Amino acid sequence: MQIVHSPLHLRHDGGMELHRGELVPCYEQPARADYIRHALVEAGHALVAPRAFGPEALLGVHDAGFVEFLRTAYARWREEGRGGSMLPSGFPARGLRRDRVPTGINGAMGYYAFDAGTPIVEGTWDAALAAAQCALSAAALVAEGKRAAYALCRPPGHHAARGTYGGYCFLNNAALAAQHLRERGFGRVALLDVDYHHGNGTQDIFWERNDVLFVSIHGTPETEYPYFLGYADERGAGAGEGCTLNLPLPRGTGWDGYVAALDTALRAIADFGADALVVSLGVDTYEGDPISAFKLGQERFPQLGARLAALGLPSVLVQEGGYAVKEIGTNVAGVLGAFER
Ligand code: 7XA
Ligand code: ZN
Repeated sequence: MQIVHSPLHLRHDGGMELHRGELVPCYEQPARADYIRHALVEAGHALVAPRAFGPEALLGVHDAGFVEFLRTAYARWREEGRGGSMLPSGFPARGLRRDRVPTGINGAMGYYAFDAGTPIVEGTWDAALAAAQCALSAAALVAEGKRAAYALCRPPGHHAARGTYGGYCFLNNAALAAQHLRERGFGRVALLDVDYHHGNGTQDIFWERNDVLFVSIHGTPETEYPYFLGYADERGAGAGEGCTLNLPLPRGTGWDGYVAALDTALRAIADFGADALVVSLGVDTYEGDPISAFKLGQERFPQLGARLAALGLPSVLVQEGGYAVKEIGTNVAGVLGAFER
């Protein structure tokens, strides 16, 4: 399978994040992508560089003001004499105004962010744009006739909404891939999110659309990040009513519970009559993941890959989470190898 990847991911290295009340080293670290790349090259997959999609290619799924904020945020931070990494500490929660973007960088950061766990550093924009280009390029390969392609994206994307960032995500790589496929003649696209965390950003982007089915299997928001979206009663609105399917599962779910939800998801995608598939491929469902709580053993990832392939659809697989760094490469390679076979 062709692997689209850019070394520019190295430009994003957040340092510390606020996690469960403590400042800790970021779980989302550059080594993740290096382990994945190494395992995929070892397994014989071909690495290709992304194409040069410009920032305008982002506007099918993101607001222009948001993109401009991300592009210029660190320079504005610097203009205030600051360095290190940017973390927000105030947010427009209930009872506060959301109709004005503060002109100062601290307020603007809180306006566009939804957590304090997603640092912006000097190279974040370069890395996020490169990751988006990887996803768009993988979608372009599939639009040009390849059966499947994989975008080794870092930073990940599925928490990034039309106008907000968080959960280690800045630009929604999988949503960009789906939008690209729509614009290249695939009438109906299914986006299946198998990351441990609900893809709130992807759901937000396609909430009112009936040309993209969003299906997500994830840890229940009752206890799991991102906490405020991902319940089963969220089904889309307007034209998109019925085009969102959330399958939340409790902490501790193992393969039996997981595969039942996966079969429901795959049935929904077949019933939708999708012409193409995008997979938000997080492997933080692995039992050894340090911030997640499903119990999938390593042998389950090839089984996942085989089931995804059995849909028989042109497919773009996009990397999301996975923080068991030493095992992440094997887990991703397990999915891709079985998908190809
Ligand atoms: O899929 N999303 C992730 O893997 C990121 C989850 C972020 C957890 C928040 C940690 N403070
Ligand atoms: Zn995740």
